[in-house]
Order: sequence, then C-alpha cells, then structure tokens
Amino acid sequence: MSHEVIRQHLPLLDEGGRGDAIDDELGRDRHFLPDMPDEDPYQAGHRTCAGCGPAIEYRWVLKAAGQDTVVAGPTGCMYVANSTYLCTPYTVPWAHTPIASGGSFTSGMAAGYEAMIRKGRHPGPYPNIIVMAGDGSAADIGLGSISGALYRNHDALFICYDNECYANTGIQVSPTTPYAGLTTFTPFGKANPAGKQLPPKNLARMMAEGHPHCYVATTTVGYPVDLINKTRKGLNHQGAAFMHCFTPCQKGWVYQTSMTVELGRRVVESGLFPVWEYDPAERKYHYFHPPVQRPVTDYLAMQGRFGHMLPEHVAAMQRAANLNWQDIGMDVPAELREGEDPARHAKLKEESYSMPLNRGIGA
Ligand SMILES: Cc1ncc(C[n+]2csc(CCOP(=O)(O)OP(=O)(O)O)c2C)c(N)n1
Ligand code: SF4
Ligand SMILES: [Mg+2]
Repeated sequence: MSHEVIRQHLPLLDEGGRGDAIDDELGRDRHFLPDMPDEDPYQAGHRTCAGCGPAIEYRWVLKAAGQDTVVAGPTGCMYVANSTYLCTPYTVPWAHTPIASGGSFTSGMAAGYEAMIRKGRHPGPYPNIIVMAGDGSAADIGLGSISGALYRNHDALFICYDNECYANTGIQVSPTTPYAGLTTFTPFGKANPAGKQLPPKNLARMMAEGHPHCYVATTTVGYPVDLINKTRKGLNHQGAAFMHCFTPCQKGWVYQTSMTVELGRRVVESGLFPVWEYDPAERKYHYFHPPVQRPVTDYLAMQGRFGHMLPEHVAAMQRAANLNWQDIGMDVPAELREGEDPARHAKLKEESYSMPLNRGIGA
C-alpha cells in the first residue's frame, strides 16, 4: 500500500509591520522583527569569525524552517567552521557533501524521503530539505549539480550563501566577486589597477531564467523578515526553489565587525544587489524598491577590499548600479547619474560619504 506524502506549510511573518515601524533619520524603516520563532536549530558555539554574514543567514534560515528539517552543506566555511570532530551547532540532522555535489546529494535526500514516506518507513510529514552552498560551490564548482536538481524539480530549497569569494581556502576570487573586489587571486597593481575586471555572475537570474518552473528569490542579511519569508515560501513551494542570499564576509571584505547587517542593507540601497522574487506561476519578477537610493561610495568605502579603487573604477561601479536601478524599474536620480563621470570622484580612500566612522580598515 502506498502512503500519502503530507507536506508542511510554514506561515509567513507579517511584512506589513515594516510600514508600522518608525522611520530613522535616513528615511528607512527600523529593523522590524515580528513573531520571530523562538527555536534555534543553529545554535551558538560554532567557530565562524565574529560578524560572519553566512552564520547570520544560517541561523535565520533554520529559525524559519524549524525543527522538522534536514540540512546539507557542501565544503566551504560553513562546513569547516561548523563541524569539528564530534561537534556541530545543529539540533537538526546535517550532512556534509563534496563541494561539487550539493545539488545531487540533496536530490537524493528528497527522492529518498518521498520513497520512504510512500512505503510507510518514515512516519512524519515530508521534512524541510535545505542545502546551503557557498558561491564557490553554487555559482562555480557545483553549479551543474544544483542546476540538474532544480531542473528535475526535487522538492527542496537550494540556497547560495554568497560571500563573494572562496573564503575558506583563503579568500580567492569566485564568479560572484564584484568588479574591483580584492582577493588573493585578483591583486591590484600597476598593470591592473582595478583588481578584478569582470562583473559578477548573475547567478539568481540564471537560475530563474533557466528553470522557469522554480521559485527563485534574492535576499540579504540586511532584511531578516524578507529572508525568513522567502525561506518559508521556498519551502512551501512544491518542487525545487532557489534562494540567493548576500552574506558579507568580515575576514575577506575587511570591515568593522558590527557592520554586517548594515552592509546587507547598503548593498541594496546602492543598487548593487537587487532584491526580488520570481513567481513561476506568473513567470514574473517582483522587485523590492528600497526607500533610500545611495551613491555606491556609501557601500564601497566601508570595506577594505575596495580601498585601492581609483576615480574611474568608482564611476564604473556607479554605472553598473544605475543599470540595475533601471532593470528593477526605478528612476536614477541626477546625483547618481553624475556619479558615472570619473571627474566627479576622488580615489575611494579620499571620497567623503555619510558615515565616516564606519570606513573599512585599510580603505
Ligand atoms: C573539488 C574541490 N576543489 C577545491 C576544494 C577546496 N575548497 C574547500 S572549501 C573551498 C572554498 C569554497 O568556497 P565557497 O563555496 O564560496 O564557500 P566559502 O568558503 O566562501 O564559505 C574550496 C575551494 C574542494 N574541497 N573540492
Ligand atoms: S572567513 Fe568569512 S565566511 Fe568564513 S567564517 Fe570568516 S567571516 Fe564567515
Ligand atoms: Mg564563498
């Protein structure tokens, strides 16, 4: 006899609360945390760096998913720092996969649970199945495996926690490292003053365009309610879902430890990381329009990895941000248009910006 596979349904948090929150002096709503789940399947005691963005993302994703969850993690910081011999911070089942096979491993888990439930060998409902892969894994070494899993539509949530480098092996360049982002493989010098020359790979767009039956979303650690709700929407979606989360890396990006969440907001407010949701039923993108639009210098100057940028590099970055604003249907204010002109800039080290106390070490 075949047993029915019962799916879980996770409620969404009230996002209307954003409107109720009091604006700060910059016109942004303050962080609004409505009924945050008490449970913490990702506990304290892990060994990530202080201020680690991926650790914040792991905690909120697992709060959103709850206790009936199984997690896989391909090799990367969040495998290495979270699992030393006989010790992990998880209170839910967790498995390490090779860096290239997060997608295929997770497909196997999903197919295995379906089969076990049908045969009556797993008593509960279908669990929340999540893989959280770094950008080196999801956008590069393990891209094919994740794409295969999305295409076959396994019922699981595939997440890329994006710290824009291969962090665990010593901050090497990855496909999502931004233009001019300094890594050990993209040093700047006389022959190449910019450092990294290519723009970042647009991973989330690739996933949405290439797998139009999947729920796909982008988010950052700057927006906890958005992150939690998109995790839950991805899990509630029957079939494969992909979420791309911007997660600053304190060690690799060289910024003040307490600024991780602020960076998660500024990257959106400066137009460098559009936040959106792709609805497969409508085949439509829904864009978040931030209430504040900033020059890119407000984001760049907080981080040491951009400290070498010259006026022409800053102008190129502003041009890229302005194209993003247009892509998501927002007007580009005159001040930001003018920022496309190198003559409007100094070296990044000498640029003025709104919060000088947060200037990145070395920037
Ligand atoms: C096939 C393979 N190549 C290289 C490595 C070495 N390696 C281990 S962790 C890592 C970095 C992974 O980067 P990412 O996926 O972005 O995760 P992060 O460390 O940034 O969290 C690399 C290259 C490996 N484990 N397997
Ligand atoms: S190197 Fe970066 S991603 Fe890795 S634990 Fe440290 S802050 Fe987190
Ligand atoms: Mg990475």
